Amino acid sequence: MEQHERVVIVANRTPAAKSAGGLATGLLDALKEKPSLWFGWSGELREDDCNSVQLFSLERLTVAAIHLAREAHNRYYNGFANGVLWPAFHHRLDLMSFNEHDYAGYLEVNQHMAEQLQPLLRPNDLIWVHDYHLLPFAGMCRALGVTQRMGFFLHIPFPVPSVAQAIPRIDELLDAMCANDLLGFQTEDDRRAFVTLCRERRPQKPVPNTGVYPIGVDPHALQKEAEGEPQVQLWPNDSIQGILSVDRLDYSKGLPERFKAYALLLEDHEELRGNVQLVQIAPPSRTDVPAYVDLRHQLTSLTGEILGRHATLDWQPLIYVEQQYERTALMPLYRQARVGLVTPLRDGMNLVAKEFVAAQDPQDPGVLVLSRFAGAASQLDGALLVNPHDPGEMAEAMRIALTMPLQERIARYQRMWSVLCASTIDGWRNRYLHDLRKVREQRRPAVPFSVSELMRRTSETAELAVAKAH
Ligand code: GDG
Repeated sequence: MEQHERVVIVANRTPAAKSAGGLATGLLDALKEKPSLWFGWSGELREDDCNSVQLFSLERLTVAAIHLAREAHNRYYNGFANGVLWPAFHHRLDLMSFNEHDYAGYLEVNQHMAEQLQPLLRPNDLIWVHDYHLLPFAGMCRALGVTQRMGFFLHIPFPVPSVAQAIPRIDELLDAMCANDLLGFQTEDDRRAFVTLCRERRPQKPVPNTGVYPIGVDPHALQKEAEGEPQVQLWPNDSIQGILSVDRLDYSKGLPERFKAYALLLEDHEELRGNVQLVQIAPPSRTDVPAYVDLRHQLTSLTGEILGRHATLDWQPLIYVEQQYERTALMPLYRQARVGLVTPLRDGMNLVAKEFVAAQDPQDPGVLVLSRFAGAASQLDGALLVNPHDPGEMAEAMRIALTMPLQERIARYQRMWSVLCASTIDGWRNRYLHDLRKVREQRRPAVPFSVSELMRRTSETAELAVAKAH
């Protein structure tokens, strides 16, 4: 049995033939060693050729990529996934913007992907679906008659029930998610929120198998990368103590709150002026979604305020960079920083926090200041945990980090290094796949999920909405 098994990854994006970031980084190496398949969107928008699958090989991994039409992608990705699910799952209902047309597009793309994947499947495949773009994917597959073992992993937080219930169509999405054999979450809080919601919204139906699988990094590989020659010497001769932040430009990452806390630190601690510098790397993402445009304006304005108030001819308190860097280039930068400042308002895990720790010099490590609302806070007990909504608390944590004696820095680093080594990306993948295999041994094939009614109802409502809009 085992030798015929093939792992099939389904994700919004396929890995590029050359470089890979985020999710791909953690999965690619292992997948290249055994026959496996990675299925998802190619990243290309085309008006033709959306009904064929492009195949290429990365060693023993086959990548199967589909193209999407611009309009379909816009409704699925910008409209529902990032206009509704992302804000709501990050507890930002104020930024959620629902319409039937986008929701129908989201379902259609999931359905299209399920239809394109089905002919590529083999009987012993182990299908592992990733993230909020693909909540209904398992339901669509079951409706097509796919009976293979199928699991889902959510990379972002799951909202508490009182927030989740405000998401239009959440019951339908829950039903479709429950067509998976195993649902994995980053933290116990996320898992519990999901199970509680299932019990409240589907009291007559069984709760599916769930588990907690905090995503990790490869600490030894990152440490080695960090020892490499830096492209830039940010703070030569230790003349200035560096604080480093690296985030996608996203409202969940708490950047304005962080800038305000840093401004407060400079305001309250004259002795730090001229001696400290915050470097914020923040490559823009999802630039078609309005909330991201607003955030960018807010940040450039805050940057101007801080520079105007505190900069001198020979000292810049803040460097704000929107350029994107490869992970390998980031590691030596993390190592130069005295403080890693990672303060999301809410985050599934936050890999930057783990990468920062992995990159430190064990003899002279920097200090991690970490939001207690990042999934990583449940593991990294050597960090200074802060409330990202409290500028005073964050400023004080920065001050403590900047003045922390070497011995305490080493002790905190060692605790976190042990956690990283005990919870690696390989361990994450192996534990998840092990549990997915085991779950099916205990359980009959998943019940078929009826999606046709859902699709029919949604497209009717969407047609109505479009008709009204015209
Ligand atoms: C989602 C969840 C969860 C490379 N260059 C840059 C850059 N990178 C890499 C970082 C890091 C990754 O991108 C960012 O990962 P995060 O975990 O911090 O955040 P999300 O992108 O929001 O990822 C998150 C993750 O999935 C995995 O499950 O931890 O909670 O939201 O590996 O090295 N990152 C940035 N600039 C670069 O130039 N920001």
